[in-house]
Amino acid sequence: MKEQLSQVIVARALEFGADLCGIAPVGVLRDSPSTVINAAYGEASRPGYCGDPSKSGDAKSTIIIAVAHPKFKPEMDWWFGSINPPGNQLLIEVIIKLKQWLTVNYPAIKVYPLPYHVENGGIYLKDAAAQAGLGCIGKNNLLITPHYGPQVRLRAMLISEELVPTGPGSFDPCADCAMYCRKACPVRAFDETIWTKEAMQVDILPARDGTYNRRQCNITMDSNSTDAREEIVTLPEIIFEKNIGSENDTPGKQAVKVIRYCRKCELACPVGHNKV
Ligand code: B12
Repeated sequence: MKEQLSQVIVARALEFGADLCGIAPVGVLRDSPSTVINAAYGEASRPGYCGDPSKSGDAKSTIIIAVAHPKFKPEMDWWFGSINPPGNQLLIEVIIKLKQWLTVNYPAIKVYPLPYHVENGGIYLKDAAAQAGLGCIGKNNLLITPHYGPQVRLRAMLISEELVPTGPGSFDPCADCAMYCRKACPVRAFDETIWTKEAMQVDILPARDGTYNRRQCNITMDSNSTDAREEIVTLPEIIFEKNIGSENDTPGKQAVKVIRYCRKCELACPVGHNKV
């Protein structure tokens, strides 16, 4: 029955527009590698790691969804002024539909959609996805999925039902790879091993062996944002159908700041079928 429910939920999420969906127990995320390492960055989220424990303290399972951001649809990843990237809008929409469907069909189950940012009560989405069997964490420090490679974006919700997990899996395309991802980084964020197992007291490190300079990477992301210029764009309809939370934006041709965050380590990865 529980196994069946897991499968039914996954099938619904795909029907609502997700490209992948999986389920992981909440317990494995409490002390997940990212939680431990992030505490060391000094940027730990609130102790209730998955939102206010008084509101989601009875959560038992994480439903994690992925939407493909294929190379040939780069706009899925772009910010148009204050408008959420289309890919993120789609993720939010799938989560809303899944919540509505669960609430109607399984009223005894409590459902907790999660915000994106960990400091706002979100979870570490890559850890959840790896635990749910959607893929593995690669040498570019991203979730690599068999079908889409790393070209996916994630979102999650918690539910109070204990469901049969869909992972973890054994997929590992990075073992003998020439690491095109690391070589592609414009600011050489993968040149130096920053983290060690001994210093961190954890077995699982960022980018597998601790060779990822988050600060350096972040500098690039900041400059992607500050260097972004206003462009006249015809905002695609998808943005207005699915946009959540920016009521002041109107469709049609207009000048907006288009932010294209760096994805070089992601797009250099040879895994996946880019024609989705
Ligand atoms: C903060 C953040 C950033 C920061 C810091 C990134 C960082 N890795 O520290 C900055 C702004 C630099 C950034 C950059 C990018 N980000 Co970012 N980011 C986030 C955010 C909000 C939290 C990530 C975080 O703080 N992790 C904690 C740190 C401590 O861990 P970590 O360095 O990631 O390493 C951990 C994992 O790799 C994990 N791990 C490694 N192996 C294994 C094995 C198993 C079994 C498990 C369970 C875990 C595990 O353990 C490591 C710690 O030991 C997430 C969304 C979310 N809520 O999760 C998106 C997220 C991770 N980012 C994402 C993306 C796509 C990017 C960029 C490509 C930019 C872009 N165009 O969007 C770059 C790529 C950077 C990179 N190569 O890692 C995607 C990743 C999708 C994917 N396929 O994996 C996410 C999930 C957001 C989303 N919309 O889906 N990001």
